[in-house]
Amino acid sequence: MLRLAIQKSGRLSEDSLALIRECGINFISSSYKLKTEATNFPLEILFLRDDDIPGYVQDGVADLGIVGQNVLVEAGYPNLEVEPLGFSKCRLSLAVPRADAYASVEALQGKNIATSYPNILGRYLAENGVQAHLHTISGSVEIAPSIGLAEAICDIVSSGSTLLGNGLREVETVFRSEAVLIAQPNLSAEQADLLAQLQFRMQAVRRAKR
Ligand code: PRT
Ligand code: ZN
Repeated sequence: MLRLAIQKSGRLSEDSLALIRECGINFISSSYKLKTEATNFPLEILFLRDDDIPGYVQDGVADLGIVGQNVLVEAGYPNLEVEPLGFSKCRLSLAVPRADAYASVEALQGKNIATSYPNILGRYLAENGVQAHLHTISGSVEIAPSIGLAEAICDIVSSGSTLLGNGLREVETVFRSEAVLIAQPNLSAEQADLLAQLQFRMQAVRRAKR
């Protein structure tokens, strides 16, 4: 038996459920249940907040998970990734107020930057020799400059319309992300075999879509 953790409700949920179904795995899901069992594959599905998925898989509470690389790497468990899934593509970018001068990342030296990704951003700034003050906030990062909390932000971007709507300009791509399948490090031989079957099916689903 394998336990797979997916996001309960959010941007990853629909595509995660669709992928499992496209792998030929049947299950009944209802919006108020936090757990369901597949009827034709030894798989149990847990519905969690995406932020909790890397830790649960690292600890073996769940054997597998589907999560964005942004959340996985920020949590500090990049090694759990076993399969890229090709959906929920986005990027983590630095942005500044549209009217502000910006030549290069050195412009952020000594500045205040609001983000929900202090680990990924901190590493990026260190690699670029920039020292800045990071303010970690968990949501609505885009309003930080307009309320005087920070001179720049670092947040997830997909279409760019949220930045635009908040008078911000994307200036650097810090990290590129997509949804990935992750697995706990200590699977039994039987579980590893089931995972291989699952990956084989996921790869076939992706190939069929190309
Ligand atoms: O409740 P829970 O904690 O489970 O969910 P959540 O609110 O933390 O995450 P959710 O559902 O918003 O996103 C889940 C994952 O989807 C993220 O971790 C990313 O890997 C991926 N993803 C893809 C995105 C986006 N695209 C995205 N556009 N996550 C967030 N956004 C947000 C972004 O934060 C910004 O506010 O959308 C806004 C920007 O979008 P554009 O299109 O205006 O640029
Ligand atoms: Zn979350």
